[in-house]
Amino acid sequence: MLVNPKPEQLADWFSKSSRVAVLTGAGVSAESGVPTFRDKTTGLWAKFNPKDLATFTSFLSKPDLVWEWYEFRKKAIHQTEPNPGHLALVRMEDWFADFTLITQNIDNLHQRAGSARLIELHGNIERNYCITCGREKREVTDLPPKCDSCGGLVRPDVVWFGENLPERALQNAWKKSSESTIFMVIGTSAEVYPANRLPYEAKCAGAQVIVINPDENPVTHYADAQVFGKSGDYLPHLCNEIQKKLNA
Ligand code: BV8
Ligand code: ZN
Repeated sequence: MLVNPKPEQLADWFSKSSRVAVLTGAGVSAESGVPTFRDKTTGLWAKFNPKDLATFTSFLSKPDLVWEWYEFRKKAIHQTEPNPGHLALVRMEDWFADFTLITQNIDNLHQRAGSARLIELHGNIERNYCITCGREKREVTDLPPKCDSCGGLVRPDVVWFGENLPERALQNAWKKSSESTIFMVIGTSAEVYPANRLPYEAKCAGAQVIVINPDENPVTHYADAQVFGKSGDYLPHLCNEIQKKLNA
């Protein structure tokens, strides 16, 4: 495995690759100031217990508390901007015959950065829907919000623990992972199933797997390259080197 490859070294791999897939997690948004999940001190879970908040059962028993948590996170996210790591991934979109960005993040920062070839595995904090009739609700004013057409309880359009991921999104993510020739794993602890199976799917299908993370994670043990660094630092340099090779 290559440890801390220079951007030009990895750029060589990309110049020979046609199908690139990327899996991102909360670490990609860390440099925008959005707290990650498992960071011992600043992580979201450090203050809250996921079982208390990110499950449908908790939502039914404490809709106000769960809604306050999401509104608190949404307000914090609205104070942030996409960072150079998000923007670098937008630049890469048009350089390959096939490029797919698969995100676990619900913070909408990839979308605000301009990523279009995007699969949202865990939903999006900006969307909500009625648990009775499924109708989308745009404006959240009073908590918990009620459906405009049937009066049912409205929930955030995010995937909670114990819930299945959106069928089409997951199928598409499996397909793109198994077809990829390069699979990047950026800013994720790779602890959450089934997202954490995608890098292995890619590896088994013969892709070169690259991890970008200041820490190692379970994917490190079978990756072809590990960059111990921040995505917002490394990705812009990688992009510049890939562009040089593609323009050569
Ligand atoms: C499901 C939306 C079928 C909500 C989220 C026991 C064993 C194994 C699995 C399970 C188990 N019990 C239950 C399960 C399944 C469970 C699961 O995996 N649990 C885990 C905790 C063990 N999964 C599910 O329930 C999934 N559904 O499996 O359905 C099923 C059905 C019924 C019963 C069983 C199974 C649904 C999972 C989706 C949960 N929803 N989010 C919300 O956000 O409020 S998950 C949540 O965690 C986020 O989406 C987040 O993306 C995700 C993963 O976290 P990360 O993104 O990786 O963030 P983290 O903080 O962990 O790591 C950040 C990383 O970034 C770190 O490595 C750090 O070093 C790095 N970093 C920091 N700074 C930078 C950086 N990297 C780069 N640059 C930087 N600057
Ligand atoms: Zn309704």
